[in-house]
Amino acid sequence: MTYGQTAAARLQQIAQASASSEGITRLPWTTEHRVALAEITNWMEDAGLTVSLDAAGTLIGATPNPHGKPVLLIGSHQDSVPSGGAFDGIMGVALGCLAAKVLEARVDTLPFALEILAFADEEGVRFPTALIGPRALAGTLDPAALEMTDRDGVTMAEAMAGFGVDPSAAHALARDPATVFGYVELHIEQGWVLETRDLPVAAVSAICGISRFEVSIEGETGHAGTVPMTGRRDALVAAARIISLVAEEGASLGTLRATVGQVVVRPGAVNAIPSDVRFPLEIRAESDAAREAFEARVLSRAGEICDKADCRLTARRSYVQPAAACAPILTRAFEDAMADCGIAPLTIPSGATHDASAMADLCPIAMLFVRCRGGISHRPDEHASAGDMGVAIDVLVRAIERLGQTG
Ligand code: HGY
Ligand code: MN
Ligand code: MN
Repeated sequence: MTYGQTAAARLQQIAQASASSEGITRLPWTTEHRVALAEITNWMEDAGLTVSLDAAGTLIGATPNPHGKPVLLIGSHQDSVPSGGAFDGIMGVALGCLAAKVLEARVDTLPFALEILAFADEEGVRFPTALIGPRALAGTLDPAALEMTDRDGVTMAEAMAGFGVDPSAAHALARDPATVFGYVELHIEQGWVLETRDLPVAAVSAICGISRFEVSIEGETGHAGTVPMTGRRDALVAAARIISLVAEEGASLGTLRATVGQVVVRPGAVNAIPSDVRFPLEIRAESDAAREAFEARVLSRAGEICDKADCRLTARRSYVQPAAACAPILTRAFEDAMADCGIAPLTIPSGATHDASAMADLCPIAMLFVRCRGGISHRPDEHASAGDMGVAIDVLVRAIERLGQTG
């Protein structure tokens, strides 16, 4: 079997570690996560790595490092969105393990050691925050995150303790930047560029920044049949105008993305005027300045809409993640390695965020995208081919060897 075929077989196998039969549902610190760790442990041991689980639930496969060389970290996340795909996140762990296997016999000739990381939680689906593992390593973990609760009222700390790790030790995981050479992440593109350009892989220039707001609009309910249309304080009409504004303004700004993914309406009766509407507003952009300017503009216009509708608007920023530029030295190694493999080097921005976004607070980062069939992701039919995964492993190995020469 080629390394690409091995990756495909392993990803098919680990796809069984799921709480759903339709697509992959593997949330952090769950039974499914535990089953997945057993599979990943096999991948790491097959590559001659020493396996450990850290206090944040990150599984770590390390090459021997008796002389305390700096470490090149390679990783991605094990978790998925509900009914998601079999490649998002976990493919980066599988390809990293196979690259370590290719290099096993000569890793001690490199000027750095390797560690493959399988982070517990990147999607932020179970808890209203994300990136716990990379933030613990970067020393940027907010302790308040451990007290956040999932829909069953379980705190993150309880979930971690139940999983067998010690949340109170997560803050002590922070790495000394001097001990880290860099962090690289292989990830399915989750877009169309590579398929359109008929390329198997591309490097990444920067990862977009994100801000999320919890928006609530308070109006006044009343009987749908007796309250005249004029003078209503209909919170859902105001919300609809704001959501349309977000879409129209967002569309006018190129690579900026603005999304309202949920709406909760109360009282929620067919014959009652909505008095209370809540929705999350998410804004993403390569430039933090552009994202912040858009936030200010849209929230100001939303205030005007609510004033006109005699409704009360509150908007609380619940999450922010700055844009992260990839390090030129690491990215250049990927570009040169692509050329070594006879591939025209391409470097593109990432509209999705990744564990690398948080690792950028610790060390230089770089990413390698793998072609994504139809640009489909966060869906059961997400797919990357064995051939392209084989190329990605080859490019990663050559990039590591190139960094070894210049490191
Ligand atoms: O939201 C994202 O971009 C990532 O898939 N968590
Ligand atoms: Mn991902
Ligand atoms: Mn994802």
